[in-house]
Amino acid sequence: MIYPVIQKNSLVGSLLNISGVSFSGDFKDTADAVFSDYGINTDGVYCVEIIVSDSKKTTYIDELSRLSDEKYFLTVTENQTVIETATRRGVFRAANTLAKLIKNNELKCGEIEDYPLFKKRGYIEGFYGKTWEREKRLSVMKLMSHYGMNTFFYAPKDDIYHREKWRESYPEKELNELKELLEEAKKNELDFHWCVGPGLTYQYTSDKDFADLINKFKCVYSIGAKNFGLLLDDIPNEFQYQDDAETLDSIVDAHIYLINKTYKELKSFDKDITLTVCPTQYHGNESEYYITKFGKGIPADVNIFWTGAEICSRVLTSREANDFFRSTGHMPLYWDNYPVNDCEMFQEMHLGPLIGRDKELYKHCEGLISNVMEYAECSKIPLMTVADYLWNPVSYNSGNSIRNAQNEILGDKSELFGYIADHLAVSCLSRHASEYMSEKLSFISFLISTGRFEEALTEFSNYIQKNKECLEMLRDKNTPMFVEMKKWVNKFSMCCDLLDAIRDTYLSPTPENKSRLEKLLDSYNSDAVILTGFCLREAAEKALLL
Ligand code: LTM
Repeated sequence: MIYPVIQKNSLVGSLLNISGVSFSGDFKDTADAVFSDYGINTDGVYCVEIIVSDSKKTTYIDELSRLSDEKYFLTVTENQTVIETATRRGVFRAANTLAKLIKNNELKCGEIEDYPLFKKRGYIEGFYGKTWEREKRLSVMKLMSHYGMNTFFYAPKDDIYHREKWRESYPEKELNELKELLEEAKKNELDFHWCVGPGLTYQYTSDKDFADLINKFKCVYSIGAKNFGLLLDDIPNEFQYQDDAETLDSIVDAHIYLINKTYKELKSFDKDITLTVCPTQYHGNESEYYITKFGKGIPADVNIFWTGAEICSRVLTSREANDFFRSTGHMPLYWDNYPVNDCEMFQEMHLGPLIGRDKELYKHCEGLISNVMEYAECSKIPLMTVADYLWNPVSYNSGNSIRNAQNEILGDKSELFGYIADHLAVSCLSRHASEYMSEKLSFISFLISTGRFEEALTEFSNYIQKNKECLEMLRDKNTPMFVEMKKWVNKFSMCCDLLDAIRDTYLSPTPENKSRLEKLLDSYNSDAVILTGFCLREAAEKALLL
């Protein structure tokens, strides 16, 4: 099985031995570059012919009743493979799939027809906190493009030129960094959207502020950006300037005025420019006054970000998406606040899979853009599940998807990693975690209650041992993801000590053991970092009652 799950796959025939391929036809350079990412030789003898044609077969998706430039066909026979698609992006997707299919030099014969169901599939650097470093940015981009995402939004709250200093053009160094990012996005077939958030200090009636805003867009346009975002989230929802209050009826009128003027100006210097906006009311009830008026007041081709019923929504439903469309005249572009863990979530680490999004949501929205964590390496795991869901929500299985993500990122470390990952799935999506530990502790309790002490001790000791091996592995400073997890690794270490003390107290409920356990429990509970809660405390309390 490869991920994201292919839509129609009949690869069942004989197995071919492939040590390398040789591409011919349109966009051969793109296919070569993809294979080089996967370390597969492109000077091989097995031929892959690429045919690019803009036919109904290569572009039309029945389920969506619309065209897609990402649909592709793969026909694998003993003599050759043929890729049929309509665009470079289609070749990119097909080559990714073919590279994943060639496992251990083996490839099965048969046919594939594949296409994504969500239109816009991507992620946004839209969190509060330390912005990602260059290498991490590039590495996440590459990975997400391998997983079929097609959109990246640049909107880090802590890039001072994004919010505080929105009036100032980027200095040369920062502009060059942005340019590199934009070019990398292009190479990886991700649409790059640059966003600005002027609302903290913007005066809606000021010609000077409007000119500064347009200049800022022009500054980023000069390096090749054509997709822009105007973000009005997390700003005062009352006027800050006397002139605004006297001239404009309400905040929503001010926002409509600003967006329409900006849209007109941007389109006047390049009609290919696109605009996405984030309203100040970006979550809640779809039919509230602000969002209804906002949607109806701006051009139909401006995308509107929406986070769902909550800022961090547990579920996103087709019904809510439909209501949003009915009220605003726009299908929502979801700004999905998962796996982000900023602000009041800063003690949580979100490593669980994406869950709670309707399978048919793709029919009712423009797409879904996932807001990431300050921790780029850690974000990769949940983001891969987001990418799987967005490509093929109908076949999406969160358990399989997260296991694949862990294996892909951690390789042979993934099994041990499971001992900490078991805990780190508490988020807005689910308050349940530590399922494996809960099961283990319940089983051990059961063994004790039925008098099978030896067995219980062996079970418990083995479990503790595995946790300690996991802890040892997590202390490796050469694995960037483990370095990012330092806070949670420390808490996990406390958890391991606590498990030890619980076992010792069960075995020998002496006052010394009890007092050590109580102390460890206190320090575990007083550390604000969130690892896990209830089942550990319950086990400790049982031991203390002995
Ligand atoms: O969600 C939106 C539209 N804006 C901000 C984000 O920048 C922030 O990362 C998330 C999560 O705290 N919440 C917001 O309100």
